[in-house]
Amino acid sequence: MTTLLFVSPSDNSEAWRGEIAKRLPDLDFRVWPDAGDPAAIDCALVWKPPPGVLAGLPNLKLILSLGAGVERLLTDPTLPDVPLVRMVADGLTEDMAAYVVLQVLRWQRQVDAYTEQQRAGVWKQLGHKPASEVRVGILGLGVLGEAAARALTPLGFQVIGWSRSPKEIRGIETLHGEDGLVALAARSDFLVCLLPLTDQTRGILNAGLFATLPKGAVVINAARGGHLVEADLLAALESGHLGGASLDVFAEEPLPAGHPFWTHPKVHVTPHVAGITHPSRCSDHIADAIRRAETGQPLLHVVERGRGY
Ligand code: NDP
Ligand code: OXD
Repeated sequence: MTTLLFVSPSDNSEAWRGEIAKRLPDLDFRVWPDAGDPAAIDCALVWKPPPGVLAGLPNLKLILSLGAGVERLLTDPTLPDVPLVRMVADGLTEDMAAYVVLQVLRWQRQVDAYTEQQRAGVWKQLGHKPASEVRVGILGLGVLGEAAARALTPLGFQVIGWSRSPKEIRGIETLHGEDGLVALAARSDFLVCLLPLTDQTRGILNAGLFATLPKGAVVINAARGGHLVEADLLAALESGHLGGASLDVFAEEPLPAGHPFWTHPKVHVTPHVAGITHPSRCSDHIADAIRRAETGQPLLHVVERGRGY
């Protein structure tokens, strides 16, 4: 029987306890800081655990991340060297694909402009480019990037994706490597970031990349704030080279009061909600990982620490 320690300053432990108990009734579910005997804990389910907490569990065998992105965990030098499984769940993937579709459509169909017109009682058709003429470049073709690409394609958008290694996805043009990035940017009316945050991807949304985008392009960042050089985005919006940005993630979260993004007319801010890990939709994944660990089956979605995702 597994003894699990739940460590998250922001998630609802009781909701997770209830959903996981439906799937694993024998699990001993403890909530940090009430861990009891640390030596009894063999599995930790975590989001932003304070550094050092997991190192205090001498018999830990498995770390399950409540998030898909694990960069914060990997910066803890005391993180125990046991398998780290990241969140991959249909509920999260569907949420993210819907967020990307929503953001592409809101700019393409001029939702903000029509909202303003409505407030002013103005009846005026503004027109829009048909989806078949709109190119969406997606950085990251993993679980979430591929799902976003697959959600946009049936709506008629031209989708190009970029990954580290070469990929083949039916109906979607794929590129990789440095040259692939420049080629993708040059043809992206929308640039969507769904990359993990690593040493290679930090600051990738910068002035150099923006300069290669077509004039009027829109940047959508739903990955991590560390991907974006905020000053470069503001300058590119100011110059009129970029047409707008939808940002769900920020270098500092919550986005500080007074930050220029809050009031920028070309920036749409959401509070890190593009993909939510609902306990009811994501507990199958957690239960599956625990069962696999208990029965010695291979774990799925294990983070490769060397590459950072
Ligand atoms: P995956 O690990 O499944 O996919 C990552 C993709 O990025 C892969 O295609 C990978 O390439 C590519 N990649 C990684 N490094 C590079 C690089 N140096 N150059 C080019 N491509 C690269 O991750 P997910 O799709 O599950 O998640 C992506 C990120 O989304 C998470 O790390 C997290 O930060 C963010 N996220 C945000 C949420 C939100 O609410 N805003 C919710 C959930 C996640 P390859 O296929 O070759 O390995
Ligand atoms: C995640 C997130 O990584 O919520 O899952 O950002």
